[in-house]
Amino acid sequence: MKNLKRLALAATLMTTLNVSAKNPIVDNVFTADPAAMVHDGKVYLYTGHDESPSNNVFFQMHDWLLFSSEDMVNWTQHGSIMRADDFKWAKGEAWAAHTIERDGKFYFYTTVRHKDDKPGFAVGVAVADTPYGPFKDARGSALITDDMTKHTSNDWDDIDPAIHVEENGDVYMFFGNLVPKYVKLKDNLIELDGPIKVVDVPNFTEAAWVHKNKDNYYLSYACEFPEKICYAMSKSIHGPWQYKGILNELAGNSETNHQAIISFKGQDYFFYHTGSLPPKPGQESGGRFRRSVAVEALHYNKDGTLKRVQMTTEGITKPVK
Ligand code: FUB
Repeated sequence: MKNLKRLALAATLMTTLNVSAKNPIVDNVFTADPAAMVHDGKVYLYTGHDESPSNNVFFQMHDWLLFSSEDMVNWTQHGSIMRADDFKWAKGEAWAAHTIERDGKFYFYTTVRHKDDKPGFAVGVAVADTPYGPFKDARGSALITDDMTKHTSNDWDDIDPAIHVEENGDVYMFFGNLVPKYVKLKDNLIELDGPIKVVDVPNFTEAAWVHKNKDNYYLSYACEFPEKICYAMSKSIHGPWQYKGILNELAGNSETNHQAIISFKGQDYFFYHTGSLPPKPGQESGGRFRRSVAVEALHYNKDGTLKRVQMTTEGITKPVK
């Protein structure tokens, strides 16, 4: 039944948009928590899927969606690629996720709510042979559960996994809410390889994302609440991290502001979400629980620091070749 529902949803969403560039990227479905991956000449944009009927009703997020583009202007919708309850140990809540490729397999790290035997939010990992899925639970159990970290009393402090692969192949997962944390993964990518460590950066809320440019590491994250995106720089994945300030201001009509950063065909891009979709007949507008992913160009200063993102209505207008 679940598979039938997923096929029906995929069929509905499977269209090449050929839209002229604009923000948000799609307006026929609510998308949130972007995580972009560059693979084989394409950008794969994995998002959450906001289905709350109203901005007065908390997040309703059951599955994750996939979009792809070869030029950052024209996007293909691939529909739903996994549901939170595909993890048999999870109750639901398909919150932020991140996909990476390793040796021809695609690893999908996700936030979900664990069943009551290990209450609280947890991190799961699924694996597939293609970027489109089907993604299957890689372990049969959570990679991180709430009882494994004790830094805060909230039960959603182990959310928003973001993976960074070092040039020597070592893999680290950053995650957390209020207290940023990171941990090395084993070569099999589905087990921890050492202790969970705390990262020292100011005003951290959630949505950690690590990328590298030349010899600089960048840790961007949602800061304060309502959220801006702040960032810090380091010469090592282990820090120390030097705080550099705000990268993106409050996003329109949304208290959250969850970013992903990629380099593609020589250009750099910053994905985020806003609550800015206008209402459709009989429906509420976008907002705090009805968000939409947008994208902008990202620029570096000569000294390696990042220029503040300029949020636009137009988005990316020039196809990249
Ligand atoms: O989408 C649910 C949660 O809201 C994410 O996990 C956070 O990063 C925030 O965007």
